[in-house]
Amino acid sequence: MEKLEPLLSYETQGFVHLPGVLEPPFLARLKAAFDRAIAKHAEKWLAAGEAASPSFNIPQILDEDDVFIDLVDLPTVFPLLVEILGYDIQLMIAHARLFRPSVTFVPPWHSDLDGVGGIDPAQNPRFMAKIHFYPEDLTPDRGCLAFIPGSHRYSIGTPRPRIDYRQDSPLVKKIVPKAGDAVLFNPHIFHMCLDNLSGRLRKSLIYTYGHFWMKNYPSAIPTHLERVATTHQRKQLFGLHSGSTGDHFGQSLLNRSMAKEVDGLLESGRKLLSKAKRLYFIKPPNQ
Ligand SMILES: O=C(O)CCC(=O)C(=O)O
Repeated sequence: MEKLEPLLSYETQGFVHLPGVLEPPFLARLKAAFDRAIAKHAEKWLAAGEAASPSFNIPQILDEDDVFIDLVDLPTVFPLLVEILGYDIQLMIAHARLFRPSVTFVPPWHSDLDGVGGIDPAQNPRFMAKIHFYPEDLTPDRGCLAFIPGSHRYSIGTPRPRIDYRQDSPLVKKIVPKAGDAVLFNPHIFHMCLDNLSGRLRKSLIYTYGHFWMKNYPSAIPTHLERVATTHQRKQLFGLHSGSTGDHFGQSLLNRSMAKEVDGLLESGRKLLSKAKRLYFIKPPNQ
């Protein structure tokens, strides 16, 4: 993936629309698994109709199918996440969300990070990153995400803008994704999902990433870690230290890949040395 343009958009606007990051075979797997999870967990919620809350998160989605595990370090997106957050990246939250036809269930133009203490996310744009994946096309009236571009630079406590989200405004950017698209954003940006007036359920997967030293939510930790956390990268993403370090601040994807490089260099060095020995020190038997 060419990272420069998405990165520029993420940094200057606070969000980026990533079209087609779920390739067709992966998307087909994801849709089927999502629908199975809905049938298993959301039947009652669906049946309750307007009596139910407007949105429903399927519990522990990472346990439902390995496709949800594979989504954590998708090759079309993960390099960009690492570029933004760095090598100590960790998954913080994983949600599979349903949003039935209803007015929005989130506060208009909120920052997710307004409640954090100790840092000012306005000064730390690489603190957390959030991505919504869409298994189905949305239409403009089907609960799309909308942003106030650049507002991720406001300090904590800045009052929410009183822009009527039902009206068009040049200050607002609404994204209408297709199936297989993702929207990546700085969770401190003023954002919201708009009303779902489409008469159809909206489905999305929402993965939030931060740093290894942060406390991850239970939804980001698969139950069968020993089976699914098979690579150093996935161990780290699911909050497990690598063998080499017990240090929350020292955990890094880079250390491991550098270790591989160093191993490779050492191995070449050893080969070179034994070749030199053969050439210069070991005399052939007939001399
Ligand atoms: O689209 C959604 O489900 C919620 C959007 C939102 O406010 C969020 O992700 O923080």
